[in-house]
Amino acid sequence: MVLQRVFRAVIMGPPGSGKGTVSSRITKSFGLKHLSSGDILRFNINTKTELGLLMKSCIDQGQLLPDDVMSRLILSSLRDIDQSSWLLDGFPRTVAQAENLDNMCTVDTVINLDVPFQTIKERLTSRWVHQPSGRVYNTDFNPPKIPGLDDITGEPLTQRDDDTPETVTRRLKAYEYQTQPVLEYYRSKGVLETFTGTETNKIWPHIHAFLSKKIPHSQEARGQA
Ligand code: G5P
Ligand code: MG
Repeated sequence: MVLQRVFRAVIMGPPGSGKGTVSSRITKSFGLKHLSSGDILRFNINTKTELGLLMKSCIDQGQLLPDDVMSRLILSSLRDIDQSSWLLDGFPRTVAQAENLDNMCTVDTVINLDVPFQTIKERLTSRWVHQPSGRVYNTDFNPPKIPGLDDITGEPLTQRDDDTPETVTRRLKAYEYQTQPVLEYYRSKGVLETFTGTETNKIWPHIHAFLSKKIPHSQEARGQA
């Protein structure tokens, strides 16, 4: 799958709004590289890097990591995929991070998933993940073919340490106070597109149609809409 020019997108939304789920559909349909700040951090925690060891307790408590640490980490990963079209998930999460990203490149579009907080709380307690790939399951919404095992590798699935009800509440607060101003930042630049709803399957066709217009020359995979 080859895109005609480099396309740079950001996906935003509260914790559990479906950023990872929608990102994997976008990746399949449009061939963008998916870069998730949370997945990168969890990889650092699992492989016990210095950064991972330092940041684990902060993440487990549902707090945001310092802007300078996050900006360095994500911008250096973006430099590695400079020539590709990409989709950033989980970054930027503060206006300072958005400004740092702007200093490096221009974002073409920002997809905002507007999902009610109550819907989210119910979802996160039934989330299971395949840590090495970041593949996400849900015992109600998209269960694995064999309970507890990843569909592709057959490896065990785990639950995230920050998916406890108390930590989810803290993450939602951090979103409200630190991340929501980023929506206004992108709205004022005219690149924000909001998709509202409580079900990913209902939101997805609208995102697909929107991106099909934005990326007119992409060679889409068939049957993803
Ligand atoms: P993350 O990893 O970026 P969050 O909190 O932003 O974490 P999260 O939890 O990964 O976001 P998501 O990706 O938006 O959520 O949602 P998802 O995983 O796709 O879906 C959630 C669940 O709902 C899944 O089980 C899915 O199957 C299910 N689901 C999806 N759609 C539906 C549906 O329609 N119906 C139902 N029933 N279920 C559905 O960040 C983690 C931490 O890292 C740090 C912070 O500490 C953060 O808390 N961090 C940063 N700190 C500072 N700056 C940054 N830029 C940072 N980035 C990360
Ligand atoms: Mg995610």
